[in-house]
Amino acid sequence: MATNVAAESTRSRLSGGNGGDLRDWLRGADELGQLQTVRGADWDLEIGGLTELVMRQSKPSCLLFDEIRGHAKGWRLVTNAFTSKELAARLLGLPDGLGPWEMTQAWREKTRHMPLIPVREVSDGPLMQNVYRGADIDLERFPTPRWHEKDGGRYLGTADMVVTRDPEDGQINVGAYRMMLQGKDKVGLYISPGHHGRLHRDKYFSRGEPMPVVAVFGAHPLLHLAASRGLPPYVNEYEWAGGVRGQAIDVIPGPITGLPMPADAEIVVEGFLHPDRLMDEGPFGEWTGYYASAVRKEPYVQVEAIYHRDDPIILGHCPGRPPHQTHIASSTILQATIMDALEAAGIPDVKAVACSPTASRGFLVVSIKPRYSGHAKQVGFVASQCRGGAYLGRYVVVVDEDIDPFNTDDVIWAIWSRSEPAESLDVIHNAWSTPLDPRISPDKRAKGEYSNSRLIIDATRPYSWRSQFPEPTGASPQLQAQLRAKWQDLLAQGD
Ligand SMILES: Cc1cc2nc3c(=O)[nH]c(=O)nc-3n(C[C@H](O)[C@H](O)[C@H](O)COP(=O)(O)O)c2cc1C
Ligand SMILES: [Mn+2]
Repeated sequence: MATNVAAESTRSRLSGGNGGDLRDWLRGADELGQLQTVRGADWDLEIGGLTELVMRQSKPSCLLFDEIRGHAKGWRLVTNAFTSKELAARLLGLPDGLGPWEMTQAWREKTRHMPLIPVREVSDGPLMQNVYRGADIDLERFPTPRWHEKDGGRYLGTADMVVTRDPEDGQINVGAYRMMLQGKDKVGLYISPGHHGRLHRDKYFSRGEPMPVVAVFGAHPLLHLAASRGLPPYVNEYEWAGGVRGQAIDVIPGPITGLPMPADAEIVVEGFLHPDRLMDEGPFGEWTGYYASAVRKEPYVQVEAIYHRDDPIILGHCPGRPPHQTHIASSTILQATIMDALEAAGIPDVKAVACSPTASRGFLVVSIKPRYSGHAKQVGFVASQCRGGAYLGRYVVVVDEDIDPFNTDDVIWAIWSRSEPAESLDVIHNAWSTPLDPRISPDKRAKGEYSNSRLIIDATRPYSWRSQFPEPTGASPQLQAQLRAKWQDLLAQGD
């Protein structure tokens, strides 16, 4: 074991912003002056509330909670781990100071030919410093927050990773799915229909078999990011994270399930989801800004082993009313994924894709240089239905290239002035949604029917008479440049 730990720490020192483990990441945040340690907070509502308030500040810090009420000193939890612009860029391995679309393009460039790097299996690592089985299993020792006032329990799994294997083809999947404490050896697992872990679960359960699960409650944020970004079903998220990092992720095969566990993770559990064992799960204050999925019976993980490092650190996320802690990094990837899909669908002259900070895919704006009749419609339909855009989407707006899709005022101006409700709208029915969607009616919920509709708004100038469309006003870039050069003092006052 000593050799592996030593090797691990050498690797950590050598690797850059998104290399190493969670502790290296926190050291990096501290070096940037963006880590605050908070002592003495209550797991009940204070951690969640403080995380939310700090997240809304203009320079949000990463918060490391220690000496959490009723829990051992040194057993910590971190939130806002990559909320700031600098940390988001560092996590993606991109330079600082880029605007949202430049960052998206830089990400696409970086990942265009990025190889997936297979994991490196190791037999030991810091994760194995503490091992508990049988009667010694006690999840309640970890300082798990009740994040929001109306949550149905304490959620240990928020910025987590859940590892499962497809029983048919053996493909490994890692997804971020919420996990509510249900007792010393039980932790709920909520996976929305269509997510890969859910497809695996359905396959095991249809055979009447339990599903083996590994859940990770504290790893480098890159691994959680990989688990939450909607990668295609054939992509093993560990291999993708290895690709982003440029170095294989070290994993230890779980002694009980054989599923890969990050060797330098903070806390990992192994266990099984049984088809006939269900408990109440939820409600939970979700990223939609609502407690939308109420209380439902869901399977839970019957925990058979716990592994954790000395003085473990939970990586936490407090979802809630958007925007979110993870917004910059996650929307960069989402925008890139949707742009890739539009290109893969063979659509020319797409200029930018913007996910709203407050609605994510729920309000997508795509700017294009229209080239032919039907171009805007093609963009709207594909953006609304590709993997990046489909899940709980609702509105897609297509605008001309002179409109900045990241500027809400510009977008509203385009919708109001260039679209005509009687002509420019299309609705798609029965599209992919989730129990988290606040607008699914009680009737549909009762039937387990989690679909919604989409509005495609073509806010480009109508193609057939675009040359007759009135010219927009506003000082031209040339005039602005002349004025700025001549009237420097006057104009500098307002900047
Ligand atoms: C912080 C966070 C929490 C999430 N919680 C859940 C959840 O509880 N259930 C779920 O199905 N998806 C959840 N997601 C979304 C999934 O992680 C995401 O769709 C991911 O792509 C799923 O992986 P998969 O595509 O391999 O299934 C969450 C995402 C984030 C960022
Ligand atoms: Mn997946």
